[in-house]
Amino acid sequence: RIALRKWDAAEKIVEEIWFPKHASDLDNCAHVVVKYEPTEDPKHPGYGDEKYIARRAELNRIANSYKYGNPIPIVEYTEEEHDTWRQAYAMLKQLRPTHTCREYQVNIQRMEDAGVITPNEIPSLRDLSAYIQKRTGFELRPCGGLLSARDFLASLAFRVFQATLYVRHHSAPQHCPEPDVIHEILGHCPMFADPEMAQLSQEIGLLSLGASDSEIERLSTLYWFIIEFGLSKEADGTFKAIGAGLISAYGELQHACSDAPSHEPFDPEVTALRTYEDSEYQPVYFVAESIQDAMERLRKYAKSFKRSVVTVYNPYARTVEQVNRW
Ligand code: NLE
Ligand code: FE2
Repeated sequence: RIALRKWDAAEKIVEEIWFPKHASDLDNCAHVVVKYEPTEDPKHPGYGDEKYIARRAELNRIANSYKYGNPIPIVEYTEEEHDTWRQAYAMLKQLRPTHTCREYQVNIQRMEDAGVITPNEIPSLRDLSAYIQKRTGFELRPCGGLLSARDFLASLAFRVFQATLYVRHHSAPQHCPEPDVIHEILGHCPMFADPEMAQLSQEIGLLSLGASDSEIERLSTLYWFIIEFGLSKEADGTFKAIGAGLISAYGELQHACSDAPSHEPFDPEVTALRTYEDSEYQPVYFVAESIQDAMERLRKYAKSFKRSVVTVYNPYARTVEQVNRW
């Protein structure tokens, strides 16, 4: 695809940036960042495991050949992969009542009642996508690894969540340094079935369309600290995870809700400028009063963005339209 817009020193647009205008344009928004993969990162639990690396490559090939409108591929997972799921699922289930937010608990319970999340085998992304679509209009599409922030955020604007297919290494069922299908299913899927979380995610996505590189950086930092690693305050004053990266990682979930790390209120002005950890626990966690409160703060913050247009989603045509702001 051809990129994009240029900015002059005063951050005025001299040339427009390309961004997807229809959900089918997401076929051009699947650029993978490879630096955390087991081929690149010696700290990855699968580093040097040739069989694991080949299996991932196979699943990523399937994901990368996906095009808009295709049915989500049904993956035949191996017994070892199902076993990794079983272990992660069982341990995380123990923490569910004490460490996860109300929205998560309600939605995962419903998904279990509906049989789309099961303890013994890796659920089907096709079934999960159909389920979530009925609740919030969000759908899944497979992707071949960690995507560039610009591509990943753009898909959220269309209520599309790009999900990996491969499974974390079997030696580390409770933590993965990058997204994997267990993180997508146990962390994200129940949260995308929540209407407020779906709205918050889409609004971050809409803000990212045609944004400058520095705005993308700030939006992906906000995404990271709220959608992946956010906490919310429950009525009794305790902190519970809303972030998918916490909910799918046993150790970090306990750590984040404990007194060990520092906790700060979620304030986009401040949060957007922090740096985050990709493969270690976060140095700080941000606490929102609620998902609704996080959304109101994001909207206020977004007003400060230097943009001549606002992007509006048309759900009937699945298009994004621009409306002049000034
Ligand atoms: N560390 C998370 C997990 O183990 O599930 C994945 C984080 C992806 C951003
Ligand atoms: Fe994630």
